[in-house]
Amino acid sequence: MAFAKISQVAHYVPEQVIVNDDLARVMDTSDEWISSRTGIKQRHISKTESTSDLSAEVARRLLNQAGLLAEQLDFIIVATVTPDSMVPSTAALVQAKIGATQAFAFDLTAACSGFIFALSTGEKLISSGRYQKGIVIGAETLSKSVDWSDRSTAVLFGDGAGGVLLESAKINHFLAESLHSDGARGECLTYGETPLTSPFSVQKEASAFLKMDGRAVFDFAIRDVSKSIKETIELSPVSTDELDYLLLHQANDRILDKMARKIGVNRDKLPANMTKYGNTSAASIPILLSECVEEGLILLDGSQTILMAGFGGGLTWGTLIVTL
Ligand code: 4VN
Repeated sequence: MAFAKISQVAHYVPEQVIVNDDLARVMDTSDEWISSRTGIKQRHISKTESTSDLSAEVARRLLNQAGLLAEQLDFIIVATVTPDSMVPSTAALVQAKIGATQAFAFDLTAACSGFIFALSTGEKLISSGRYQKGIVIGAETLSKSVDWSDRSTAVLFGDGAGGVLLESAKINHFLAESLHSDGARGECLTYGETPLTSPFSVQKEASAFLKMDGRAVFDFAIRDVSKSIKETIELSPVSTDELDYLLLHQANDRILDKMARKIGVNRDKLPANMTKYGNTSAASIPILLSECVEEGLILLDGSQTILMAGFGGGLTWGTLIVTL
């Protein structure tokens, strides 16, 4: 039997910090409104770097930490809804930037669940026995996707990237997973519609920007996602009390308060960093994981049990429980 484990974690965000008061100068909003309703105080916004630039830096950090050469990688998966281009994929651009000549590379699109879906996919590639080493990254430059004249969404999002190195292992580290989609509720959160444009097609307008029915997504997170997280814990060999930390998608601190109560865990077990980064969609969970390791909350010594859960556009939601 082949197994996979997360052996390294890293993150990288663009340097420029935009605080809530900076937003209040360009739109009708306030630090008080944003921070009291979302917990967000600032976000990083790229001046020049693209999603593949942020991702390539994460990949370099992972390889450096592991003492590996780029040529030793078998695959690169980038979860993103803000790719540099559809073709080449962001993952292919990363492959070129770091020189991972032996790796196959592809993007995975599952919005805020993208990193969880990609990590599950990477784990399957390695546990098949066919591949030994791969990088899974969540990366976004959402600053290019939001409507800067819509204060209800522009204040929520930020840019950044995080990722993990997956390697083959002798024992199992992935204890449970559940992945879900409900395309019938996809209208709650939309971005990047591509219209038919040929002279032989019926022309139709398409919105360039991210649109969100905040109330509907909020209710989905608290009701459906909390329930799914509880079910995944029940399916796993561990109890809720045995989980060291639950790393949830960093969309909104108030939502995490409510989810902790629904799941039946102390809020102290849900670390949060949306205060510093806003909502970075597919990047939020790996950035949080990497910061938890930097801060010494997560030790990466095989002694802890960590739950990770993403949820958002699609709709999509997914939970993984891993030994770290
Ligand atoms: C998951 C969630 C959200 C999200 C939904 C609603 C929301 C974030 C609505 C009420 C508003 C404050 C902001 Cl739960 C977004 C995604 C997409 O990544 C995923 N904020 N809010 C208010 O008026 O209080």
